[in-house]
Amino acid sequence: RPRVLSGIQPTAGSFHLGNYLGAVRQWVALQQTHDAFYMVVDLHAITVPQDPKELRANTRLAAAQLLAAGLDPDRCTLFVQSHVPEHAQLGWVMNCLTGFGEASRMTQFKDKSSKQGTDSTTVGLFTYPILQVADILLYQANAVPVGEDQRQHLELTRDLANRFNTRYAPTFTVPDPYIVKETAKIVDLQEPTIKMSKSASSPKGIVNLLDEPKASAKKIKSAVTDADTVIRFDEKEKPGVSNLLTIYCALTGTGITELEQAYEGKGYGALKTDLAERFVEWVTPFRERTHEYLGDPETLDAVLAKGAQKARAVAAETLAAAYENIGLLPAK
Ligand code: AQP
Repeated sequence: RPRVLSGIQPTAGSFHLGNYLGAVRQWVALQQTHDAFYMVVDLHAITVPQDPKELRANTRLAAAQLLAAGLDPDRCTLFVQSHVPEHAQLGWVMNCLTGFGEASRMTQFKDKSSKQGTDSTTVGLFTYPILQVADILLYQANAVPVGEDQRQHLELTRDLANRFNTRYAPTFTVPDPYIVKETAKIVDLQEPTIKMSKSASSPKGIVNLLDEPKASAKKIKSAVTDADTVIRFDEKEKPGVSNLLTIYCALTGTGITELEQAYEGKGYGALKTDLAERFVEWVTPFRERTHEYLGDPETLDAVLAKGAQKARAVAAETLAAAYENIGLLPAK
């Protein structure tokens, strides 16, 4: 079976709708057809300051949400990044293979650091895409299911895999991005030209899955649309309405054309009210399941321990090959 790998940060506590529709939903589907490795990337989270207690709690919370979303530990390997030390080890090797200019061209870093200023931006945030390269290459992943915002980092991964393989010896599988076009960029409800994001969205623009469903329903109902009244999918002219249609379609399985027909002659209010209802129907059991998993931390930790063990077996083998091919002297 081809292999997939992906990760999600435990930073904000709750996942948002963009994380779920852009990435996690695909993870759930791919565990049926692929040898799937999924992780909570806590080492990425510490590129910005974290409260230690909160970070620990959020790491478990992220794992609980992934299980609640439908990951099945018998069908995939679910683990915490820092439980597999090979990530940091191969990360260093990849740092030594990356050009400074090359790393400087990562647009996500440029965006984030320009907002924070250089003094409060860490070197970790600068090199985080390179750690991500190591995350992926360690598992010889064929495909990486992510949102559109990760495309450039996937290109870097491919470049570094090829560079290593050519400079030393064939060692790494060169992975392909797995980006589902329809849901690759869920946009902010208030500013439908930017992606829904925990760092850039205002509270009214972001739908957090663990918030009170009623509060999220309210946000959906007050989503920014346009001055027109026609419900039509057109990302350029009608980004707000198109986003609502995309979310509706993803949560219910109804096709976009079908939705356009169903809402012909009806106003935006009808679409928003119905979508808010569908969302509440979907998110209520998701929240309940998350709290159930959280209520049993022993079982949760056991799932993560088993996952780390399976992940380490693969990661250790790849790291050993990489060390060998670079010429590091093996320890006796
Ligand atoms: N708006 C989005 N639409 C589609 N996919 C998205 N992803 C994130 N936002 C959207 C995808 O979610 C996965 C997990 O992302 P992450 O753990 O890296 O979280 P993130 O990118 O830090 O999430 P944010 O909200 O986008 O955080 P900031 O604001 O810090 O950048 C990834 O596959 C990502 O593509």
